[in-house]
Amino acid sequence: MGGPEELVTLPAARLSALAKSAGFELVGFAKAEPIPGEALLDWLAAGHHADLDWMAQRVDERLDVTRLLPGARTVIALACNYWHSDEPSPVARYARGRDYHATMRDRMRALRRSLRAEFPGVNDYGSVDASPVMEKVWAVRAGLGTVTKNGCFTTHEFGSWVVLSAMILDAPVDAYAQALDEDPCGRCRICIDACPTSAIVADRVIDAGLCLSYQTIENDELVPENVRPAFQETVFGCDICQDVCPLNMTPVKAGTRFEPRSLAAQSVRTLAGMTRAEFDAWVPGTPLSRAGYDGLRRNAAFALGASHDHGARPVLEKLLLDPSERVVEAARWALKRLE
Ligand code: B12
Ligand code: SF4
Ligand code: SF4
Repeated sequence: MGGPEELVTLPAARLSALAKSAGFELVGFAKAEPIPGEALLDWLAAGHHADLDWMAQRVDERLDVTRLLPGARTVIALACNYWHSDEPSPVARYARGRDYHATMRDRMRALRRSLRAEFPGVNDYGSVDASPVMEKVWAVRAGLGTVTKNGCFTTHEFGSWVVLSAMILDAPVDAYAQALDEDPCGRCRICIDACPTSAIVADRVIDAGLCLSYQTIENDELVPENVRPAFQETVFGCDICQDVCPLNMTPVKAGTRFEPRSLAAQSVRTLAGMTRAEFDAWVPGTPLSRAGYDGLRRNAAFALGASHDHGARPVLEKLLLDPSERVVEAARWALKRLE
């Protein structure tokens, strides 16, 4: 039994309704066709992935989802708005509340449950960020928005304040979207000029090694000297190229799952001097746990030096005695900046 002749065509409108009741705000459908490899391969060849070695692995799967799910026919692109407020914070907006991976996985599980109940026999593969799936490309193909010059995926509804995921199915749907035929950036280049490290090396191309998002979240080694002065108010992630974007000027407040937690209201000085107990109270369950206790205090020390915060001298002097090499190195650099 079984075989391609038995494939059902799924009703896109019904799938969309199921995805929305699972909590996804934007839903679109793309044919699971291979992605032309040029942009990814050029990006990797230029070394723009820095130490993200996993980006250079499983390239065949990234470019062809049938390698992840045999017989793949459809990719459902899914997006959730996460914007909450314009309160200043040293933490990027997407990371101020509960870890979005957990939220997206919960919603994905709910969608999978209802799909299996209504359409038994359809197989799926779900991706939330870490899988070898090019989530922005699928969101473009599914007509949810466009990739703008700042390298972010931008929608009409929520600007770029969305996180993405994708669900691959081995069945076709009855209506696929067209990619939007528009370039909302036009001649604008505000984000390119605003990036403090010139990490937007060409339109829509980010050199991760220069990007504060990478340096504050992913780099657990030494932060290059030339990037340190840009840390300023940034302890985890970076929103500068999104904050300045005219397409982001009418954000929509997200639901409670993305509500900021108390850590987002802490000052850079407090984060630099936080105790292990404070870390344990504020950080677990948020994306900041990726940087860890030492990584966050290292970042905060860089930020204090970068912003010439003279009042931070006592906390930085205390960090000179820290058991973590990285923290000591950052405190030493910061104190030198304050001289
Ligand atoms: C590697 C990575 C990074 C790197 C590199 C950034 C980058 N722009 O690639 C670093 C660590 C710097 C980073 C930073 C951030 N990231 Co990030 N990151 C990723 C990850 C894991 C892979 C992205 C990737 O493949 N990059 C490689 C380049 C080559 O591909 P690309 O930019 O996706 O695609 C471009 C081209 O390749 C081209 N393209 C190529 N082939 C094709 C084919 C077709 C048909 C089409 C239409 C287009 C196309 O389309 C794009 C336009 O040029 C994704 C998750 C995922 N699994 O996709 C999250 C992801 C892109 N990141 C996300 C977020 C939230 C961020 C930050 C905003 C976090 C923060 N506040 O600090 C910043 C934004 C920095 C920026 N300006 O882009 C979100 C995207 C949100 C959004 N609205 O865009 C994602 C999707 C995670 C998620 N699941 O939500 N990230
Ligand atoms: S996230 Fe920050 S560092 Fe990275 S490209 Fe945007 S403005 Fe530049
Ligand atoms: S700031 Fe301007 S160039 Fe940059 S993404 Fe927004 S509209 Fe495009």
